[in-house]
Amino acid sequence: MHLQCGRFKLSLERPLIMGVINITPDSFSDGGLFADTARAVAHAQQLIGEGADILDLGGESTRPGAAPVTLDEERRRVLPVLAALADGGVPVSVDTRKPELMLEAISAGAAMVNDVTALSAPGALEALAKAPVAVCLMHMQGEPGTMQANPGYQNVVREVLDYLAGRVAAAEQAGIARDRIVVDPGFGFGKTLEHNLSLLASLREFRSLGVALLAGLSRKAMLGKLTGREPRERVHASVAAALVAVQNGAQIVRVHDVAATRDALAVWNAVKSQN
Ligand code: HH2
Repeated sequence: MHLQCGRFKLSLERPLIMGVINITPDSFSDGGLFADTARAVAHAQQLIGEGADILDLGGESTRPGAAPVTLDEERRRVLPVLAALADGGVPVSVDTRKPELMLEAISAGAAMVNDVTALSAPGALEALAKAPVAVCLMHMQGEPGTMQANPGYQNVVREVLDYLAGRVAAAEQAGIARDRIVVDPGFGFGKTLEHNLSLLASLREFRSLGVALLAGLSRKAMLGKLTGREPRERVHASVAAALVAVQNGAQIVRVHDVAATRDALAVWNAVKSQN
């Protein structure tokens, strides 16, 4: 199995690490640290050195309660960093829900679009249909501004699976081949701790969708609830969560702490190759 990611064909035989670069003043775990182009590019290069297989650039925080940013502002944050990284040896993903920015990012060399709204904005599916880039379709209940107010499901695993199955079908219908599609249950996006734990425990069921599976648990509030720690002190919990996700079928883990995750996965890979 592989993921077609622009000019990169990524093998999914071993788990891939997606390193997060938030070019924002307000992201929940690293807001402000990489808010200017030079610092964001330097951080990206550090993550490549640490073993990132994919870089994910975000110019809009989607943390609970976050305010949306304008297209111009998101463009101003993301495109210069993308320009500096697009010709490198590592595929660059752009984390956006705006079809205009998706198109501009693809023209500027992005290999993947990561959309927390699963290409549901008008024009998003069409924007992605023409270029051979990968797409990450994520589940979210509600909107970032209010999604943690009162999330509710009858059966969280069933409902998230059904939603993602629908989005995969819509993407395929728009002309996006399965080997370009990634799904993600969207940990923390309109979900309580119990919902997140149910999804993590049942993650393998999402492999039934027949496309690549990504999990983003890094430094999230659920880990704060379990450990009592602040976002930047959640490295150990994040590595444990990434390992559980991989054990339960995730093929890509989206993380802030690439070096620590890479070491943990080296152990996992070594044991796995014995079987
Ligand atoms: N989580 C965040 C942002 N984008 N994309 C996918 N596919 N999956 C995720 O779990 C996911 C995501 C939130 O994390 P972060 O980017 O660190 O924070 P913020 O949204 O505050 O910038």
